Amino acid sequence: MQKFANCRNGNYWNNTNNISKITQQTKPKPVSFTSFCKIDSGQFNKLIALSLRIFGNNASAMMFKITDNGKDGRMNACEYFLVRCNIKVPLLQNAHLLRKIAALGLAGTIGAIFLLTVWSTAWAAPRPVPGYISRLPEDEVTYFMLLDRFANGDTSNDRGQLSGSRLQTGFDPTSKGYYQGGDIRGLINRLDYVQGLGATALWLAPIFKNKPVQGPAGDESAAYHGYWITDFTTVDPHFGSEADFRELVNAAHARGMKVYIDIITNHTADVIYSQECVGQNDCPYRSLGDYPIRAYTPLVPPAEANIKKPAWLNNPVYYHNRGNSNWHGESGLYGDFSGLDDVATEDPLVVRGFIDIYKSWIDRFAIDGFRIDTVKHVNPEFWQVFVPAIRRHAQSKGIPNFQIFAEAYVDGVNPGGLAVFTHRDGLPSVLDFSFQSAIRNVLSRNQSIENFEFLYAGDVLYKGGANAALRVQTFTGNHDMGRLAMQIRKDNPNMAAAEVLERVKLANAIMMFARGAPVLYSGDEQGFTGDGGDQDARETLFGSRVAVYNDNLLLGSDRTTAVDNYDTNHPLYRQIAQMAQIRSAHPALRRGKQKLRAMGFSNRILAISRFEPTTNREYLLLFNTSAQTQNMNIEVEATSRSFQTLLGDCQTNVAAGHVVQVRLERFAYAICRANN
Ligand SMILES: [Ca+2]
Ligand SMILES: [Ca+2]
Ligand SMILES: [Ca+2]
Ligand SMILES: [Ca+2]
Repeated sequence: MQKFANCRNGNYWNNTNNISKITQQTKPKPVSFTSFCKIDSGQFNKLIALSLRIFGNNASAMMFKITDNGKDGRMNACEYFLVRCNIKVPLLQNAHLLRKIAALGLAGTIGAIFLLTVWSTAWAAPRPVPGYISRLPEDEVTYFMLLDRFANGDTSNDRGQLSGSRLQTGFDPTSKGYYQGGDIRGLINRLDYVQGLGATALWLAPIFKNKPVQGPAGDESAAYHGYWITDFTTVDPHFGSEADFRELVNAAHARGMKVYIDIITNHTADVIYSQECVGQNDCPYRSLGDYPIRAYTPLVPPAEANIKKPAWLNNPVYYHNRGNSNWHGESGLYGDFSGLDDVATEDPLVVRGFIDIYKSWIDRFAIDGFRIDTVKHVNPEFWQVFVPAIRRHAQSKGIPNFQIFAEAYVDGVNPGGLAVFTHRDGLPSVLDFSFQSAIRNVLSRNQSIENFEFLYAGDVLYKGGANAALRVQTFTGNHDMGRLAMQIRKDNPNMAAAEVLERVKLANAIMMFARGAPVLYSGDEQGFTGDGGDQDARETLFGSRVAVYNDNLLLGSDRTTAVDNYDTNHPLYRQIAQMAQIRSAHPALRRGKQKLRAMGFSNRILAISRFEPTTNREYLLLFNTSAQTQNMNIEVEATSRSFQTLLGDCQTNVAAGHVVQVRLERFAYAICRANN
């Protein structure tokens, strides 16, 4: 018995446009079918039977009937693969399916019925693993990459079907600011590598078609990162085609992995200039007070007058045109992000336009979530409409746990600043910049461990409270601020490489086991460090010709970035893979509520308990953030009689008074599970 792939893609019902007609057919005669199928029922946990009815060659006339303990439940999302029924195609592909049925000698019979008995999870043992569609956002381990920097699977697209110099094509593999050649094909070819790391979801930096090069003369750079969009409806040719992207999403789903895409509504590429600023170095922000009607006269080069898609984006009336943001006051909302054309997101046509654009990516590719860029530069009213519209749409397409997480940068440990976006703007989740700050403050700047107390005390501030904090996206560094290894080196210039590695490993462990859904930034698992943020933190995993990358000292490896780095034996790759396996096996470490158990003010031990959601069994997470071996007596639950070791070195005995006598080597961590 194999499990089916998951039920998704509402297009199924579009194909069955005549359901009412089917139900009026003369009562068909059942044809017995010998194979049993088991179904991974996803959100239909009580599914006990599935009937597949095929009415002759009328491909539109198929329907499922789901019997849920006597209740009929219609699936609005169907892409079942009937693996054990000799029909190894998605039912969507009706023509193909009918050919398969013909091979079974059953086609052409008007009114024939297959009754495929599908045993429920309750009847089958062992219980099938729920499919990816039923996983919650907090279950995921996300691998974040810039496609251009991950793997080059097709050198024919390196120039994005453009010709000329790097100023035309954007391609220059010797320069960190230009396209390096990575693409969707490369990622498809390397999915084993990503999944082997323990990642269950991919987050791709924007894949949409970009303006290949922009910037003032002499200071140009390329859109390899994807954040300078001109056409929101299709894939950038540097990365491949829509067919490639569909293949990627399908391949990821077949592995049980999700795909999140990075989206932007705040701005487009820099195409609109201001008449009044021609010849000036800057185009300063002009306020609503000083220029209530119009601030600047928009100027669009004729060659670029129609390069944006959908077409409404070419009309300057849908932009603020108030000059560059100075990041103060209203300019944060209405100013251009370094020249990037700031969209008038308070206009109802714009709201509708972006909802339609991004719904279409759900319809066409069945993606699983959005990371939203530059959220705080868009008015909250936009998100208040956009988010529910997208979530409702995803739900209707059979994606009940569509994840949306926001990039809303806050400085320092400031959970309240992040929580604002979950309340006022209605965003379901955020990138946890506060977690990153706590990690850096404690493990790189050697500040007080109380950073974690401030951090976790703020969990209740999120809309939905501590439960909502379970699904914030935690990370130790990123493509903008740079990698944690770089920060540790900057903060501690004389620290030995071995100690930097110990600290990075401990940070990974806190991220993987404490509350939050971890995000791994591509390259961290190969010991990449980078020289700084932005372009300096965007090394390629394939052999690089960029000098400022190739002189970097990698952690845990003698290699350089001049060669391919997909080493599944790298100590950081192995560490993350091992931890991801444990996280995946224990719901407490993904979905369990957490209690800040102890913080050693002098010994710098961080102890957190998490609780298995159904049994309330305690898991004790121990982290020694100090450079010395430390001891600490830690009180645990009265029900925790002893502990077993899942990782590291656990004290198994619980002493009188419900106390565990913890001893941890420097920078060590341990995951211990209570025996009740
Ligand atoms: Ca390529
Ligand atoms: Ca804006
Ligand atoms: Ca502009
Ligand atoms: Ca360097």
